[in-house]
Amino acid sequence: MSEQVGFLTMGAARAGGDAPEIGIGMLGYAFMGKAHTNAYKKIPYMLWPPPARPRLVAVCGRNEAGVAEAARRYGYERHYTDWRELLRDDRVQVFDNGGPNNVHAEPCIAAAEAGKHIICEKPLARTAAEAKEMLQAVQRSGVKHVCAFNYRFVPAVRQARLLLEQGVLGRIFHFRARYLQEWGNSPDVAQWRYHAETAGSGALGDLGAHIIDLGRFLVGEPRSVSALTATFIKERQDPGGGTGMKAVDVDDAFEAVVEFENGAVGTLEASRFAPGRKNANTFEINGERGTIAFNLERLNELEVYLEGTSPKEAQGFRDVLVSESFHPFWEHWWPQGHIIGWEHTFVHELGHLLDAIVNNKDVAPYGATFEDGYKNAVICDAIIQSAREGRRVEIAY
Ligand code: SOE
Repeated sequence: MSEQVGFLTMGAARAGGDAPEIGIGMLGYAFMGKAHTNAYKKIPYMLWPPPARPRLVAVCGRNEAGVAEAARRYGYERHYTDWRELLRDDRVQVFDNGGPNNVHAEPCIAAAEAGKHIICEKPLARTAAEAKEMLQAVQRSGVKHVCAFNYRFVPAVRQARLLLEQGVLGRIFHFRARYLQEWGNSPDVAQWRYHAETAGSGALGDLGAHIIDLGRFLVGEPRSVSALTATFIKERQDPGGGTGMKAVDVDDAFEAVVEFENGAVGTLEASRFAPGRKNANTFEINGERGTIAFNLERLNELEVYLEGTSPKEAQGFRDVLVSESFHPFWEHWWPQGHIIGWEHTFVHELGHLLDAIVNNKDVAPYGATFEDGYKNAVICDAIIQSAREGRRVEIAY
């Protein structure tokens, strides 16, 4: 038979080429379930050749109709309403926990005991004690583990890390970070994030955890914190569907002064009451030879000021568009200036995990592990303790 040339006879070109297939079990199908699934579907053809071809084996959620629709929408082969059934599915090799904070520990510990590799959304847990149990479970089982601090996978943030590794700024004096959003500034907003039993903490664990992780990733280990917290709206509609009101027992904002082991000092702030700030995760690092500054709302840009690199008449910051082919992750995307977005951080992060699994590589130091999640939780607990006791608290892992 004459060989036809074309997609009919060449066979359906399989996304991901010959990369090994790896089964994904996703807990949660809302915000993070959507962001992670979008990334799994892009990996086979955007991270070319991919480390692995994610197979969307199953998605899990409490609401049967909702999770069945999510399975259809995203292309999961099966859906479950009980995460225990998902973990019994032998085709699931990676357990992805995108559930609320109170559903992180038990399923992740069970997943580790079932030999599943794990990615769990941040914060790893509601408290350091809970996070420690999760860390010990993955250490016992030997599985790969990621705590999903996805902002480590912004090209500009990775570029900042590489510049710091090269010592471009010299001795570091300050790390100054804040994560501001506005959606809390309405008494009508009611959800699990406002109650300690489900969230652990408020803006601290939700937003502060990110800038605490970036401080550790870019500057080093904190030695102590001095902090205060504020709750501006004291009760909200019960998110459990009741008609009553429920006390808000977590922070709406926190302010902290931080001292690092390496002598740097700085400030950390997070709030959900910053009108006009949509997703303003910003940091600035001052060193003896210059400054680096970043703003997530302009995530393709890195502001860089280096002493002595310009004639005095041209002093000032350079606004680097981090999109050149030689910039981190940009070999996967477009010509320079064709900027990428928030969703792509998950493509990089999940690709990093799959590469670590298939090629037995370390997740650290560029990916955050459960150890990073645990240390983050210790720092969050210290901030709460400092605010409660009105004193500086030393960090002890
Ligand atoms: C809160 O609104 C939130 O969704 C965080 O939970 C995420 O971690 C952050 O990336 C965006 O804002």
